[in-house]
Amino acid sequence: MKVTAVETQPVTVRLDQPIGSALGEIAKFGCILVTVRTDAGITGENLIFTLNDRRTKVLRQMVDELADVAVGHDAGHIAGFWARAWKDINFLGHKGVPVAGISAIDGALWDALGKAAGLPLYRLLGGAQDRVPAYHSGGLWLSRSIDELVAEAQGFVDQGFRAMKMRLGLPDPAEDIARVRAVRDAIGPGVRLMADANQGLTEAQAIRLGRRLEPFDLTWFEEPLPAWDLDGLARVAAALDTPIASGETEYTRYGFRRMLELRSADILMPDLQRVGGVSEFMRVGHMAESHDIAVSSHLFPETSVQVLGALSNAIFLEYMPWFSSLYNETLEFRDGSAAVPERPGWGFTFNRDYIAHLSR
Ligand code: SMN
Ligand code: MG
Repeated sequence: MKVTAVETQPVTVRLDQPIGSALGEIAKFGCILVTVRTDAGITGENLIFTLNDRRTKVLRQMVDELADVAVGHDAGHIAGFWARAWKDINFLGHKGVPVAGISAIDGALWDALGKAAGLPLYRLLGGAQDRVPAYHSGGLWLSRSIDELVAEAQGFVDQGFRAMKMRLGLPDPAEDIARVRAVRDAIGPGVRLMADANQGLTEAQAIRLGRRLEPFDLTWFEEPLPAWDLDGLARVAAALDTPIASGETEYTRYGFRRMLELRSADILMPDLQRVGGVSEFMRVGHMAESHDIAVSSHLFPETSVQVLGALSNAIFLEYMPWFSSLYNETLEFRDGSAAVPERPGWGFTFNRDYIAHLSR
């Protein structure tokens, strides 16, 4: 089965209402849908995106420019694609947009391989679990009032979620603490709560805030520091009892290897787009396993669930509903866990009719 084409399609996905985080306001996303075609008639699909539809053209151009590293080659030699692409991007750099481009094609190749084999990716990759505990991440934003936070948190529990994540990063740490207290009081001790500072704190601020948050039994305290400060993060992780989760802004096995060497985080959360696709997520997942470190996913729940299903050290799926409407299928949840689809490949296919209405 040879790759005959790599196609890209830009699509804008809008939120009903803008949301606030320490990364700034988010109103829409610029998505690039990627389709890999093969001479067997099997196609593979994947998705990458930018926040607020900014610089989306650069992402698309990157995927288009990497097409010649895939076209004409065996579609199942994915490690071969990855190694050729890695060499090819040397001059542009081994982080950022070039890696997102590799990730996009890598994921589409895995989807095609799964369809060719008639297996869901989690089985093709070795299979660890057919359900993954999920946490709701599509709410509890900085832009919400305390009353809204409480209502939203209660709503997630009513929907059956047993875990959820809120955002930190207001100028006054006392406000962050009051918001965590309000959510914890609303959901009670039995529901898991995570908190994400989106890189907004200094090392001293993170340690002080983290200590004041210890009584609220957070499952993790996420990205307290700027993503490049892996040494500082290790000191925060050592200072606090609450586990530190980080890695959504880290790239490839090399970035995560450094995090593991430094013990920067207790939980790694690779992002399929930034880590380098399915191939590299698996490498990082296994490397974490060799350090007895757990992994979670970042965004992309419909596709990440297959990778987490293949890793015995995967503890949580981040459920973010942003791109769910792009798919024909829907993630299924039972008792707070997401079912890993048994359909081939990702088990999720783009809803082309719906997407045609969004396309620019
Ligand atoms: C996040 C990611 C992307 C946009 C906003 C917030 C957040 C998360 O870091 O972990 O979901
Ligand atoms: Mg985060």
